[in-house]
Amino acid sequence: MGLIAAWGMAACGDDHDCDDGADAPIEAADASTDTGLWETFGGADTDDTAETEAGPEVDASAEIPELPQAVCPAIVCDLPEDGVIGPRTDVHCAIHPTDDAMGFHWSFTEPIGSGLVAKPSDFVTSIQFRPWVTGDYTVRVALETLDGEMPCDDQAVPFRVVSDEGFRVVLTWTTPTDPEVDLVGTDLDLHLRHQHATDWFDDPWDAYSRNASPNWAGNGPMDDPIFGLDDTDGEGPETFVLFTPEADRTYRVGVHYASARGFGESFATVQVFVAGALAGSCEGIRMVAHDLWDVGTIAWPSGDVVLVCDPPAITAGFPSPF
Ligand SMILES: [Ca+2]
Ligand SMILES: [Ca+2]
Ligand SMILES: [Ca+2]
Ligand SMILES: [Ca+2]
Repeated sequence: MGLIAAWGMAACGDDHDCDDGADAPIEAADASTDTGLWETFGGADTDDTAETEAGPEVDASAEIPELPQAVCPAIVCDLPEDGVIGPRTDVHCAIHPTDDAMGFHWSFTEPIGSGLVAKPSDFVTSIQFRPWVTGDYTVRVALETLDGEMPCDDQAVPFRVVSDEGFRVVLTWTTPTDPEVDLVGTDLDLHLRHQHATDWFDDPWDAYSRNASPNWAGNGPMDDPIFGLDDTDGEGPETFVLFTPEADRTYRVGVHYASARGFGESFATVQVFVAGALAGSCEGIRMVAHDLWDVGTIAWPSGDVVLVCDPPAITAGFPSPF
């Protein structure tokens, strides 16, 4: 495993004084080999816009204290040279802050349905996470300095997770009366039924948040549905991935509106990806509490996806075991 780094001298734009010359550019490991990765992933250019000439002289008698210089620390992630890893591989990223750093605002871009990690604290300089959904990711950090500016907000390290992902089902939703993304919201549940299931909530053949890790087919986990997180406070995503579906099976997708928590109707979107490519979707399907939406089927090994969007096949007041 090598190291891939992004470094941010280029992030010190015209609005920021980066040229005091006292701070040497941060060394990036294997810098000469990174260009291809950045090009591959459309990442930022790493042109040497850093200036190294001495800055203006400082008047020692001035009463206004000199503000710290903004220097962007490198993000260094434990990734292979080509930035490509398999699913469920631990990734560790760190920065080495300068004295003027007060906060580190970490963020991610990630494939649909990944729901990678909770946002890291603004005070940690290293993070570890385990991406599990196939696709392109980027880790970013924005530096907050003593003067409150964040001149390094284009720090980014891209990488790609590849796998033989059979299919992925992703549920997201909106609730008009609850626009706030916080810890209070509606609870919809994604369901993925094996062909053996006789009905929804048929444990173990209907996988959902309360039956999230059933052992289907063979003993190993690759033919089982892998669940992300049960989102109980609005928006989603809730995701099932089945890496190696069984042959000659038809899987069925459903959505249950488990709890409205007083917020009323929600609008559900389901997307199905086969081998990483979008194969079908239904968007903005209106649901009220205790509705069960029979979304459609995924046949294997054909990968044929048949979803019922208009009109959606919804059963009101569906009895659930809880
Ligand atoms: Ca909310
Ligand atoms: Ca849920
Ligand atoms: Ca299994
Ligand atoms: Ca949520």
